[in-house]
Amino acid sequence: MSELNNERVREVAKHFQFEGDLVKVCRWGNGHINDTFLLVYQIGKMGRLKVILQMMNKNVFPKPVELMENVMGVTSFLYKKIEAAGGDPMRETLNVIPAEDGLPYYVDAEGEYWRAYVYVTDASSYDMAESLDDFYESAYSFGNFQNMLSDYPAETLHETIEKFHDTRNRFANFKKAVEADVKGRASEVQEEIQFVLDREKDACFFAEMIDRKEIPLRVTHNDTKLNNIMLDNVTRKGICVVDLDTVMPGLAMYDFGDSIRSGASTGAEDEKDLSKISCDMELFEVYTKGFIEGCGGKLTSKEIELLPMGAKIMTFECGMRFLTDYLQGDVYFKIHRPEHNLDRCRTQFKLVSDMEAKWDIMSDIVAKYNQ
Ligand code: GN1
Ligand code: MG
Repeated sequence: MSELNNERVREVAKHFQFEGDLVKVCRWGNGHINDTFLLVYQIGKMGRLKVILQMMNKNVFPKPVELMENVMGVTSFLYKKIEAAGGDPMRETLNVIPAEDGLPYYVDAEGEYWRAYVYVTDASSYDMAESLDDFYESAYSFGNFQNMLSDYPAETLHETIEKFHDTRNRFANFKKAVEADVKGRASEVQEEIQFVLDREKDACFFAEMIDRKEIPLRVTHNDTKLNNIMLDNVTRKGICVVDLDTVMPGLAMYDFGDSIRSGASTGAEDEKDLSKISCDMELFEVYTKGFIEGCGGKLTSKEIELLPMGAKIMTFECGMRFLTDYLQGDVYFKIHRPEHNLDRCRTQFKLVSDMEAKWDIMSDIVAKYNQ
């Protein structure tokens, strides 16, 4: 495969319905999966316009055509709703820019799939919450996203990654990775392995509830990391939910939980100094309030009661995924240093332990908003 440099990106850009002269190309964002670029075009005397061009990760998303069908369905559905509500659909949802042949993706000579989005102007995403208000905004937006999609025809969505938040299945895969130990790394991480094995019950918790049909499946985002929300640079309001690759039927607790995992932590996901990592209860409360309000009364009392469980299980699952990837030789998540996945796994397990210690506080907070 040829190197993924600016020259290659410029070549790919020629195959999209972009207009003007391409004046700048640079890498964009901190995603762990796709390769993302920001392109700036000069359009005659009309000024400059930015677009996002992404090479989709084929290893992670083996069916990019189905994936883009989901994205087109969801974004056009949201576009209409936002417009009807008097919002700005060019900023409040992602908008796909088609390739030259009109398809929502372009396949390059090496068989890689690319797609383009309109850049959301005057908005930014953050890896860590800068204020309680920012975190509230992200909570409201993710809740509202779920609310807006509550009447989306869920049966038309493809499963872009099979069993994505099936923690029980991920636990089984984890055990296989430990047994196979292809990189001979298992012996160095016995403590982390044991941490996972001790929590088999948690791993099976939601899957068993789904089996028993005790909780509703909804259309959820499934990757509600804080940096998957754009905040308006001026008003600091949550403006747009991005990264729609995993929009699929799921549980409300997944979306709540993944946000707490990423946004209520006092440290970075890959922080090496674990003394800096804990789950901030003020942030937890603000998110709980914002998410429940954003969901617009759609959550059942049972779902609200299970929100702390969502936080714990999503954090546990993510740590287990990082550890699995470490054992398998870092084949899934992008890493920027050796042991990067191990560092990430450790922050997640530190958060899980901290949540276990703060279980009563989390339950009390949630109960306060459960009426
Ligand atoms: C990945 O693409 P990104 O960076 O938003 C991953 C999430 C993980 C997250 C951990 C498709 O998200 O599931 O929670 O990394 N996305 C996929 O940071 O696996
Ligand atoms: Mg992302």
